[in-house]
Amino acid sequence: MDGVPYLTQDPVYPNDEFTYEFTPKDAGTYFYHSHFNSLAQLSHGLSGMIIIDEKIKPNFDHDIPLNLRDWRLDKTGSYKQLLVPKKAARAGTFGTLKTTNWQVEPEYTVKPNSLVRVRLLVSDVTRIFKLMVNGAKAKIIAIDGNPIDEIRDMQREWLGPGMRMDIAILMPDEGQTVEIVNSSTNKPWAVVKFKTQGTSQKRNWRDLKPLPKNPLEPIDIQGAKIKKFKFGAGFGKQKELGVNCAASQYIFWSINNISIGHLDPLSASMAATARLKLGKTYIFEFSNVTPHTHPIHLHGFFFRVLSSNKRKIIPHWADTALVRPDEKIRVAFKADIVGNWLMHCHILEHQKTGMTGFINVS
Ligand SMILES: [Cu+2]
Repeated sequence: MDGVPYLTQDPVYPNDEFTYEFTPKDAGTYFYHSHFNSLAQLSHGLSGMIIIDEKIKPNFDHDIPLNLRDWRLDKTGSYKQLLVPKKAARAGTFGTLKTTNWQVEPEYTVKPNSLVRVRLLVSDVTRIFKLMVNGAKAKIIAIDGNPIDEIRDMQREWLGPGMRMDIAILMPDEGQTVEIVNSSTNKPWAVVKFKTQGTSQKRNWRDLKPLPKNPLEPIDIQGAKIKKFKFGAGFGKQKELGVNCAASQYIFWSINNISIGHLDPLSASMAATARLKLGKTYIFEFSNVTPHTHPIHLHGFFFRVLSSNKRKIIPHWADTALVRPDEKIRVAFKADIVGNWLMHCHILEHQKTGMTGFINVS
């Protein structure tokens, strides 16, 4: 059900309907959005968060989802041109109005000395955040919905489009303010403020228990086949833009030297980037040969992020890997579901201008 128009299902046309029926296997914080004409549809707001509760409610005093995104508006409140070619060929076209939960600089009241679960989602189409907590200590408890093996202190954490992070914050005494700050640009700003007010909850870090594990099987990479993917530049124009496509005509990016910005059921874009055998375990090596960071997202699977040639990675489950310039990241997963699964940069202008592919499991 990780659907993509033409690849796995038809688009849902106006006045048409489609029922998604599925049983959530894994508790956690998730992102849903349209995958059709996605730059425009997500930029206009067709996206949100899905929270799947644990069977036994964890012991937090507050559970606060934060959906971070910009809106690209002019002074009258109308949408500006969403894709500026010169920018799409670089980090992407940024929005002008920064919001959290559809509000500008929201402020929430929390109880003093409470233990708060904050669910961070970057649903923006472009911006990569670098988040830190000021005024209190915070710990990371889950990444992309999945509890991490060992809870650790939150530092300054990169979070790109599509990525999620659950953190726990131990709030201070009454009358204090705690901020989550984005410091990815030279003008940092608070994406949210928490004010402490009311009865002290008298919590301490010993009250923070690991979340129950999701039913993901450990990965055995012994004998796993390595598949290499090069995320690079591309040039030219897209051909055969279908009438329903609304993709950009530009090409700026590629995967393994092939540029696909949209899937056209009648074109060569329907050739799989890689073919996998059902039941086998694979290591994907994501290699970024561009000067920009790309959040690479794979549909249908959680992969185990194993290692990087540039930085220390603590292995963890994820469905999106942030791959920095000149970085090679290795991820592993078992190809245990038949199908065509999209793999793309989650900066939507990059996706729409060439950094799209899919893997076939059969
Ligand atoms: Cu990208």
